Amino acid sequence: MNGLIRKAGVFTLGALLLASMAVAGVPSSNNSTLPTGITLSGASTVGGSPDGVESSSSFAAKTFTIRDGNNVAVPNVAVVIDFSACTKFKICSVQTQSPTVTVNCAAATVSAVTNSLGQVTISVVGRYDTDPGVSPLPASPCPVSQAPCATVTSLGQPLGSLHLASYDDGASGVNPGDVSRVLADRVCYNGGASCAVPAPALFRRSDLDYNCTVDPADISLMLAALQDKNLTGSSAFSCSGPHCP
Ligand SMILES: [Ca+2]
Ligand SMILES: [Ca+2]
Repeated sequence: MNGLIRKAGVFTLGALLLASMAVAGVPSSNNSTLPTGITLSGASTVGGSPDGVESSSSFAAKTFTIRDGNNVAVPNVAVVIDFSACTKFKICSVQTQSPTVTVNCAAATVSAVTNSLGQVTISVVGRYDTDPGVSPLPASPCPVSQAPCATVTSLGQPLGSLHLASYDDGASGVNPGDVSRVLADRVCYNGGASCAVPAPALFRRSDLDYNCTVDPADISLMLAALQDKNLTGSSAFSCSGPHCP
């Protein structure tokens, strides 16, 4: 009897060991940590370290921590953000963090590799789409299926999705025009008479804190980003190269 119990214990231990080996190094959506969203910024420099708006976790810099099924950090793996479903936004073909952060315009992806702690901080340069036809999403109820339009994978494993907003409208980096835009989007969220769409109209480009409203908190964030830009000179350009088509 004791022998049977011992064999069962060894078998269980072996099965657990095999299960642990199977998930080792494979990014897990349960254990990895993603930001709620990411906000596109203007560009500062090319081939250098981002500063100001781009480097601040209060604004554009977002940290991803990749862990496997054993809750162990996964170093040296690419974290890929796929913007292909974010049809109202455009990313820059050259990122400030290049070549650390790489862009695939055809796939509409941005990627960077985790460090020894399984972490990577990414800020993405781009703008919302100013082409004709830009329209807001209905805001009530919060379009969870649409708002987090960017998806994240690592080693092909889906890890989650991100809300997307933009500090820059594609003109002159972060500038007063962007503040005007957030203010106008706030008016439309409240149902301003000049708005062509019924309220509450969620222009997610201006939902800078990703809570599916455009409210004073978003205006404060936009003003703070502009102040930071004015102090540091960061995000002074919309792109260092062309936007991805
Ligand atoms: Ca701008
Ligand atoms: Ca908001």
